[in-house]
Amino acid sequence: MLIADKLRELRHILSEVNHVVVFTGAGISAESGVPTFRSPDGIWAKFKPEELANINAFMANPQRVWEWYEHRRTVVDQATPNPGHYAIVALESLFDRVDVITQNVDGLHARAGSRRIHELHGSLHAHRCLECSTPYDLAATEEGVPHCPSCGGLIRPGVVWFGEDLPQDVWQRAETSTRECDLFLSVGTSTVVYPAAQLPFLALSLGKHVIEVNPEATDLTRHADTVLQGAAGEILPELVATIRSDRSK
Ligand code: BJW
Ligand code: ZN
Repeated sequence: MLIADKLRELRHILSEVNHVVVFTGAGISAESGVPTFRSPDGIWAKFKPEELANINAFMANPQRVWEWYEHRRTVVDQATPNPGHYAIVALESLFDRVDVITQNVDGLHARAGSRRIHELHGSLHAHRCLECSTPYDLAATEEGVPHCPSCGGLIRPGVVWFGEDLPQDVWQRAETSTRECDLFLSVGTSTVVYPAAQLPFLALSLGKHVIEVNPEATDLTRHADTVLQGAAGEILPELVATIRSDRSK
C-alpha cells in the first residue's frame, strides 16, 4: 500500500489522539549526515558500538575511545537538524502533548526546537569524572582525555555504555509517557538495544497504536500497527501535512 493510502487510513486514529510519544534512534539523524550505528555501509561498520561503547574499552585504551567520541562530536556539531526533526517539532502545534524519547546523543532534537526531550543514552556534550561523577565542562580547545580537578580521575563521555544503567529519572519519565500516550511513533531505530527497545513493545501491550517509520524492517516491524517504510525526513513531513490538512477542514 502507498504511504499516502496508509496516512489516509490513519486519519480517524489521529483525530482521537492527544498525547504522542516519538521514540527515536540514529536513523532520524541519518539525513543530517550523522552515521547510524548498524548500517552495513555506515562508518561504524569497522568500529562496533559493542566494542567501543563500554567501560572495559575505555579502561583499556582511554585515548582511543576518547578520540572516537571527539570525532563524533565534531560530526554532530557540523550537522544541522533535518526535516524529520522539524516535523517532530511541528507535531507540538497539532497535539496537546508530544514527548520525544530519544536514544540519540547528538542533541539534534533540542537544536530543532523540540521541548519535551528524554535522552535515554545521555549526550555527547556532557562529561563527568569516572571516579567521583563530578560533571566536567569540556573546553573546545582541549585535546586528549582530561583529568578531574577534584580527584584526578579520568573524565569520561556522559553517555550510557553497554552494561550501564540508564539514568533512572529519564527512564521513569519515558516509561510513564509511554503508558500515558495515545499514539507511539518509533522512528529510525533498529529496536535491538534494551531496555530502550522495550518501550514500543510496552506501548503495544497496552493497546496503544504503534507506528514505525524506517526504510528497513526491524524486530518491531511485524508487530507495529502501521509501518511507514521510508526515510524519516520524507515520511514525517508527509504525516504532519496530512494532519494539518485534516485539521483545516
Ligand atoms: C532510518 C533512516 C532514515 C536509516 N530514516 N530511519 C545480551 C548480551 C549482552 C548485553 C545484553 C544482552 N541482552 C541485553 C543486553 C543489554 C544491552 C543490550 O541491549 N545489548 C543488545 C545489543 C543485545 N543493553 C545495555 O547494556 C544497556 N544497559 C543495561 O541493560 O543495563 C542493565 C545491565 C547492567 C549490567 C549488565 C548488563 C545489563 C545500555 C545500552 C546502552 C546503549 N548505548 C549505545 C551507545 C551510546 C553512546 C554512544 O553513542 O556512543 O546507544 S549503543 C548504540 O545503540 C547507541 C544507540 O542509542 C543504540 C541504539 O541504536 P539505534 O539508534 O537503534 O541505531 P541503529 O544504527 O541500530 O539503527 C538505525 C536505524 O535507522 C536502522 O533501523 C535503519 O534502517 C534506520 N534508518 N536511515 C529513518 N533516513
Ligand atoms: Zn573526580
